[in-house]
Amino acid sequence: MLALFLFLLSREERPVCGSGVMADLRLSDALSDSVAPDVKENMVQKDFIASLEAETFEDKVGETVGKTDYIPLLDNDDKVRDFITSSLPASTDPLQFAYRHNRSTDDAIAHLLHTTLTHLDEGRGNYVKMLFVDYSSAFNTIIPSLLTTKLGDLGLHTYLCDWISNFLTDRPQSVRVGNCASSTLTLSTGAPQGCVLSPLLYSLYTYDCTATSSSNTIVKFADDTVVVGLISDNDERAYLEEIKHLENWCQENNLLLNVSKTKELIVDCSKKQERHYQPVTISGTTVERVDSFRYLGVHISQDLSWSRHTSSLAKKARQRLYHLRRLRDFRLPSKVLRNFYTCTIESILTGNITVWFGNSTKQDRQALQRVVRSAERITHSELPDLQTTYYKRCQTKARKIVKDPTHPNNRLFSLLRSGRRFRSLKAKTERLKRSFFPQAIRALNQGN
Ligand SMILES: *[C@@H]1O[C@H](CO)[C@@H](O)[C@H](O)[C@H]1NC(C)=O
Ligand SMILES: *[C@@H]1O[C@H](CO)[C@@H](O)[C@H](O)[C@H]1NC(C)=O
Ligand SMILES: *[C@@H]1O[C@H](CO)[C@@H](O)[C@H](O)[C@H]1NC(C)=O
Ligand SMILES: CC(=O)N[C@H]1CO[C@H](CO)[C@@H](O)[C@@H]1O
Repeated sequence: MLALFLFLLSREERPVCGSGVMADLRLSDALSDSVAPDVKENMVQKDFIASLEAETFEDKVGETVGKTDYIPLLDNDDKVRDFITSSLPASTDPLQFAYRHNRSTDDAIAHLLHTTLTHLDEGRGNYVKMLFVDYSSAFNTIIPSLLTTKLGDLGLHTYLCDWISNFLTDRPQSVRVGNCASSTLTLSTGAPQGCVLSPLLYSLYTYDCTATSSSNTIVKFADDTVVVGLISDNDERAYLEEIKHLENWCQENNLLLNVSKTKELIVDCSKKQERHYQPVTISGTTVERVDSFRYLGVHISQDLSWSRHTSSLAKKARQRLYHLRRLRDFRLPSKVLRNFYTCTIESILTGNITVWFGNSTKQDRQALQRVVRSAERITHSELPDLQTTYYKRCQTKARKIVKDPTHPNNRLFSLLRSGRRFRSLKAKTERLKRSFFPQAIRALNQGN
């Protein structure tokens, strides 16, 4: 706003409407909406329209926008969101990891991996199928009456249910480009795009989408959903039935699966058997099988190795070293450089580090550590090494889970009779031993 204002001032050859106008404008006025005299308004509009005309523009109602384009529509619905979250019973859908205190994407990934690794550890012939489900414009198809029934079942007060129902129905919408507005369309389905309440409402709408068989698990983070099938004796029936069930559930709830974006990943470590996997079909279309899938920002490979993930991290981090060098060339103080490193480079190298670092190879760790070393040379200061960060994060994460009895993995941390050390988890395979939960227990026991 201020930038636009200064831009307009600097562009003006002469005051259009007498010299008094300019002198009367103060900064505080410029930052509030009420001031700009009509003449300025026209100028703004003219520039605005010119810039819009230069862009390609799609003005369809309900057009999906990129997640970065979201703008909160209600100023105070953060409060509504927190209120709803605090009114819910703590046990609601423990495998929905979004919108909970002290839970984040790494909890969802760690749970997914632990379920998988434990099953692979239990029997040589076992394998795991993961279906990464993609919903088409999920928020747009929520049916408010179904939602409010479910919210009522979850114990939310009738007033709140009515308020939400009212918020979601009869919303008149139109699209404006410059000073042209489309005719109005009244919508009564879906939650508005860009409203901070929508993802929460969506996750509550799907709370009853859970696995029906004990050999399957459905892990959710907002609308990122994975169906995990633990297969023994080559019997995939329960998994395939689970997918049929999910398909029906979607139909009943007016959600549409995008089959072409839904992918299947098979984790099978037994090399001896030549296996024939059952293909998955959803509404007549066969789901594509992939050998790696990026789930919640982490590349999960079919052999559960992390080279692919770490090399993408190293590449991204190295690109950002360039900016760090530029800042050093401008002779910024070392402290500022360090801050820049922490926020833009370290955050990449250590994102969700608890889930992948433990079983990464020595070469991959060294490649990442080289980025840290380059940054140390640029900033002329010592920076935390990744091994230490990993160890500390495991401890912190583990302490949070221990304190959180509703966490789905809380029961993995059980104290020994001495009351000071935790029981270590049984693991035959190296890959399970090196995964998050066994490592976290070791880190806690060492820290105590
Ligand atoms: C989240 O964790 C912090 C620190 O471990 C704890 O004080 C807080 O009570 C936790 N919040 C919830 C809702 O469990
Ligand atoms: C599914 O995803 C593809 C690829 O992004 C897209 O072209 C297609 O329109 C989507 N289908 C539906 C039904 O949303
Ligand atoms: C995990 O990765 C996601 C996506 O890249 C990121 O938003 C999140 O902050 C990360 N979480 C942690 C604990 O590093
Ligand atoms: C370093 C390390 O332990 N890597 C292991 C990670 O997991 C894969 C299998 O999932 C093993 O083959 C690697 O040896």
